Amino acid sequence: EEAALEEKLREETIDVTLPGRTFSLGSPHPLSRTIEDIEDFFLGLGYEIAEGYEVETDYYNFEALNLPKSHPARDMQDTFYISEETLLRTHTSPVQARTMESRKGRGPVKIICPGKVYRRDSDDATHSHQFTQIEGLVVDRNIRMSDLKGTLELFAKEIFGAEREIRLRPSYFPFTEPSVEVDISCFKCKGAGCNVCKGTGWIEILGAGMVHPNVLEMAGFDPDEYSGFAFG
Ligand code: 2NM
Repeated sequence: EEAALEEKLREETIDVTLPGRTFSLGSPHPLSRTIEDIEDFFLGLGYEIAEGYEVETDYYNFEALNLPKSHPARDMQDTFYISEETLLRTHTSPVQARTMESRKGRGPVKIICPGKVYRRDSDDATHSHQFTQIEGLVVDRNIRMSDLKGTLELFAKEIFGAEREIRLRPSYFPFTEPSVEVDISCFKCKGAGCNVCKGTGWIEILGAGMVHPNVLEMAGFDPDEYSGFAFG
């Protein structure tokens, strides 16, 4: 019996100095990484992260954002409607409308809203019916266009490189007035013109503006006391 045990122990000897089996850990998805980088930047500026619903009501997705009934974005052609009153959100702005409303007219509001949004589109290499948007909103007393500009310049340098510059072009959105489109200097050619920036030296990264008084008012903020900026 003893001999058999000795034999068994000898056979089952394991070399504990052998290296373990390696396995691949994988890595975060590029979208998750981008969202986290942008969240970290705004958390550092004291913003909160707000989340809402992907299935929204017509009121919060359109009406509360000053999108008139005649606006082309409300067309059946562009929006996935579930019923007359419910739809898949076309932007994350309804989260901001809901957050403002929940603050009962008292500032400050400083939020960013990352999330999935949906628009009817024929999917191809450069279009998708579902994409990710990040919107930001600041509402307080004495918020000015220069606050928006300074915030976006810091953002561009943090996310796209310290040597980036920004450029604001006048634009139109129903929920902001005035509205701008924001470009960054091209990170590939540094502004000289290349295939990435289509020869212009600039790349459009977002839209922004001062929150329309109608939007503030519908969300319960007195537009004579409060102002705000938003971007997406
Ligand atoms: C954009 C461009 C400009 C925006 C406005 C608002 C709200 F709810 F405060 F009115 N949220 N996001 C906004 C403004 C979004 O996306 C291109």
